[in-house]
Amino acid sequence: MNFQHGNIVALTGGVGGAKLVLGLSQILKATQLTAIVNTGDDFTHLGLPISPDLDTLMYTLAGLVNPDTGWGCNDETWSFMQALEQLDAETWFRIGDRDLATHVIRAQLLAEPATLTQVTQALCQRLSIHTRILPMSDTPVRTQVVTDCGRLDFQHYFVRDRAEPVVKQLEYAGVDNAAPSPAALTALQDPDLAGIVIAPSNPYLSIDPILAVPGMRAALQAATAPIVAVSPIVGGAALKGPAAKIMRELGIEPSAAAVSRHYGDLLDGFIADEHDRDMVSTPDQLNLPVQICDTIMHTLDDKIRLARAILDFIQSIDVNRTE
Ligand code: FO1
Repeated sequence: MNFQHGNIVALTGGVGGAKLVLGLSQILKATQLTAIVNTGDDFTHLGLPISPDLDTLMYTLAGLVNPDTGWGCNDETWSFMQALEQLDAETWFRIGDRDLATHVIRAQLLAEPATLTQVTQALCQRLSIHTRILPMSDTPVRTQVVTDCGRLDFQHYFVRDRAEPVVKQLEYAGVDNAAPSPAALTALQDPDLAGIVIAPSNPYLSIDPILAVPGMRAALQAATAPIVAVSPIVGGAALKGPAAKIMRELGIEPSAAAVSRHYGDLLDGFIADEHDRDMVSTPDQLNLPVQICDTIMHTLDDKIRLARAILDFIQSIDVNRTE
């Protein structure tokens, strides 16, 4: 099962995006696939540089991910956390012993010094991952959630406070001084680019930070390949995480159509789930091709089936972009 028609870039965040990239990686040759990953969730914790979305994708592609959570490592042990408890240290962010090794090596490599792009490439090499995994930027960008409980760093909002505070606004600290990872720009300028896939990740928490990096949106718009997004909202609910809750808090009725409106002009096509078949017939539909398919990914076969449907859809789209 091969895709002969060029290269694919995926914009992705956490667990849902990683599942789709795994599906794409089963169809495409390693050289055909590049993932540009959200680093707005990154933070320094206990002195360690943590990049949750990069690690979720690395562990997923390396077959190391914890299947129950979708993040962290399988067959994990927790001695580090137990030792932290004994030392009366912060334990709200659960770092397993195997996962800890990644953060320690990342810290060591970053100190050499090296960019996050270089460090990620080195980690991928050591884990025998051949898909190109790129941070959106080598400059730190930190998602800040303005809530009814004040301004919170992303992981404090998401993990410590279980995404319970009411979201009023999202900000991406440091983004004004950030630039896309040069390797990400190269991937988007590739003359053999066949398509750009926005994964079914949280549009506000995972994809918007990528789009907010100065120069990223322009690079996407300048790309000659179609841009398609997969809805993370199915039948008005998020498949995982707080996307629907956040949309409601921001005054948007959660729906696949609302996600496609959120991305607006950036898109050349949109993929919604069977549960949202009415999207193609409703009067407020966006004026763009919509593909309906089963987007729910439990098994590896589900992931490959969705990846195949996306690649077929991309091939059917005729882009006439004016630069
Ligand atoms: N998510 C949690 O809900 N609780 C945790 O304790 C937690 C720890 C953790 C450690 C390493 C890592 O790479 C990810 C981790 N996550 C945890 C997931 C992560 O914080 C979020 O899923 C993403 O940032 C959202 O995409």
